[in-house]
Amino acid sequence: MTSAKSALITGVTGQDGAYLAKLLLEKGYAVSGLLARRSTDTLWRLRELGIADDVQLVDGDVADLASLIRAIRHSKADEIYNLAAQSFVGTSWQQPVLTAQVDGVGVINILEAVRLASPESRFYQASTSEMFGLIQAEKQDEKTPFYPRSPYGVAKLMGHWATVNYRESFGMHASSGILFNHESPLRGIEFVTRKVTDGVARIKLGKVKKLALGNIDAKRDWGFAGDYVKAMWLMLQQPEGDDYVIATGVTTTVRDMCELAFGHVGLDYRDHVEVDPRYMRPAEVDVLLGNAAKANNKLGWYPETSLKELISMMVEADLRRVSKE
Ligand code: NAP
Ligand code: F7E
Repeated sequence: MTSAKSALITGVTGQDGAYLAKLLLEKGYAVSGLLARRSTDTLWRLRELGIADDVQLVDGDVADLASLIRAIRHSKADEIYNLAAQSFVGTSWQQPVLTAQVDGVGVINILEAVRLASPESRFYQASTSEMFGLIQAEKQDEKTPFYPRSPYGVAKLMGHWATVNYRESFGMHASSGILFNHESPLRGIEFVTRKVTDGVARIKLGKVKKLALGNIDAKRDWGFAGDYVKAMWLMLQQPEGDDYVIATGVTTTVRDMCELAFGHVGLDYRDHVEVDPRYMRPAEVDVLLGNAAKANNKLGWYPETSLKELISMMVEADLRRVSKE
């Protein structure tokens, strides 16, 4: 399908940003991406997907309102996807103020920038199942009350409600995707699935013997990032903005995810995984399990990749990477 539309993605150098940019380029969009200046190279994901030269990068930071206004004017975006965040829950206890500024106030900055510079643009906010935290229903959907358990969850809740409020106050086409955990070979190494698949590759190739983890009894509803970015796009194609839970409806312990990952290369996780209290969190989200019935019915969105397929894909990618080191 071709289209003459244009999109701006904040967080384009992250996991979801890279997959979303690829999807939109395939649909014929002109894609701009906000690039926060860093001293290190952050374009590796765009390179892995072969799209580094196809995304127009615009300097900016979600903590800097003026840079957002400039980026929105420059990109002339029909659709604006706000994926930028300090996204690691563990770090949010070490940097709660930064997390609030980027994940909470940053969302208000971009909503204001849209309101001032391009009020007709459609807006997507990357909300999260971490807002459910201490779960108030066995399966969480759009009506489940929130109870965040980390500074990350608290900050994201601000961004979520700001998005709802701008939709209700100003009639903006603003949608909030409440996405459950989603992973891929492009996942940051600090998140547990990628930490495990990288560890499996290193153990299999004889580089290390052990992998230290925290709470392996925690349960998550894990899907594939490539499937989840399709839901983001679908939300912005609807006549009105709205909120949607995106999840697989299957929850798995970290322990069982380890069994899948080690099992993929013929190893037993019990011979290699050690529990280290350093990776425990001050307050834990014990279990998450989403109900995506609204997205199934209204968007026609369904997950396409099982956890087993996802973990196998990630282990294979890490075996290739580690063997090249
Ligand atoms: P990620 O890989 O950590 O990517 C985060 C992106 O945000 C990176 O491009 C990062 O840039 C950028 N960023 C950080 N601070 C910024 C700032 N101050 N200004 C501009 N850009 C900034 O995260 P992800 O997994 O792709 O997740 C995308 C979004 O979805 C995030 O908002 C996350 O909180 C949310 N979310 C993720 C999941 C999940 O399971 N993956 C689930 C629910 C919601 P650098 O590369 O320069 O650091
Ligand atoms: O932890 C447990 C940990 O860091 C998952 C982000 O994308 O998804 C992500 O947040 C679970 C937790 O993801 C280790 O305690 C055990 O219970 O992979 P994670 P997360 O915290 O669920 C949500 C939806 C987001 O929005 C976030 O941006 O695994 N766990 N041992 C461990 N976790 C890590 N990282 N490392 C361990 O060694």
